[in-house]
Amino acid sequence: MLADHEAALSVMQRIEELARCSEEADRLTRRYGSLAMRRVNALVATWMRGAGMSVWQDHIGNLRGRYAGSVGATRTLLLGSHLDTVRDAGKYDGPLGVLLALQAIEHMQCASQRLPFAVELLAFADEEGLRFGSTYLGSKVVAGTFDSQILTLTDADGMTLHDAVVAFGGDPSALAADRRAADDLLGYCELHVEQGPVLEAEGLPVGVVVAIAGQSRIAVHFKGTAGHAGTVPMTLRQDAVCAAAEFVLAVEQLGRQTEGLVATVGQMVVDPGASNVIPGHVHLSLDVRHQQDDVREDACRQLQQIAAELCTERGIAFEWQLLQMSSSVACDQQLTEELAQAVVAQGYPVRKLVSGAGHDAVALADLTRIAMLFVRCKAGISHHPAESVTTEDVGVALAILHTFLQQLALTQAGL
Ligand code: HGY
Ligand code: MN
Ligand code: MN
Repeated sequence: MLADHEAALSVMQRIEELARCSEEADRLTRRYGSLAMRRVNALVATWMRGAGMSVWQDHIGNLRGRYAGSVGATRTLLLGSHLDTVRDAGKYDGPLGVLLALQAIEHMQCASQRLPFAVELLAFADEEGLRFGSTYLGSKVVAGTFDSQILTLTDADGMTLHDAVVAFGGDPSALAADRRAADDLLGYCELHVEQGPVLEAEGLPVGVVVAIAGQSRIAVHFKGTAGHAGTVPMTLRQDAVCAAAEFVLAVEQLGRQTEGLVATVGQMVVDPGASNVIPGHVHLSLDVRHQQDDVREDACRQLQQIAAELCTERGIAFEWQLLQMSSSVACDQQLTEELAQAVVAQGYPVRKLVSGAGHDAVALADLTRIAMLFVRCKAGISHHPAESVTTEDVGVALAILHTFLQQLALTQAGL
């Protein structure tokens, strides 16, 4: 019944509605704590209440809803994903997982069904790290791994994370209290758009995630000397952009020559930034990922060494600040097997995948066992407005989630 076109259409319509909540008029951008985030939280809270859930926003700004279990139920299953986005984002990365889970809960409420466990839906306030450079702010608070030292991080306008938490309605000193107790948890399951081309290439609507690659995010600051573009001879310059350019090409080269490594410079700010001024400073972001943590860590060390050497040669200084590091995480075998059984029950083969993208499940793995289902993505495009999934595949994912919940209910009831 959940495979009904109507239920899938409802998910798609809600995704469109959330996609209209953006900080920028002509593209989808929803940073942590923005007005656009407030709007999506308000919408999703209304839908959660409509699905019979009790709803609250925690201190970091995660929206948390609870659908109670049957009388006497003592355990809780967590479902969720994130509502923030990257800049000029696709509509599905994050909201798809939240709204699929919401639809499955809504269906149970319409059928007056209670499971022998409660279901908590977590709509995380920051997974992408767009505003403060450090990711999983929302899921780390729930997992109890949020490091309050990062409250001093500043955004592009100089506002601290501490002040952003306050502006979003939270109390920074109460973040630790928002940790979810682990003792009653059955696990965390996240549904997410694949963000890669494998499922489409193999003609499959869904895939089961077995592991998530680790990642390092680093802020690099090249400190040269600004000067007059017309008067300072080329041999006497300490041009920060030239140093940064050399570094960017070294990043690309290392990524190309190391099997399985991906390394990206996605942001670069040039200061003072005028056509007739030699660049004095460059701030850039570095994102390095690999399935094996030792390979990623070695790559980061090599790149830091390369930056040091080229800066010495050019007579400029640099700073290297590790903003975020997460190790690769394996999904829980048993919970993943239960998800795989639901895939099979719906008539699909189990395609196992490793995720190169990070997910809230990474942070939740410190709290409880995790499982993830991927939904086919058009042409593998993500972090881009062309990101797309079909209504049919959303229907398949809904049916699988429904089956997964029902199977888990039987297991919990000891049947
Ligand atoms: O960047 C990532 O891997 C994810 O989309 N947050
Ligand atoms: Mn995501
Ligand atoms: Mn993303």
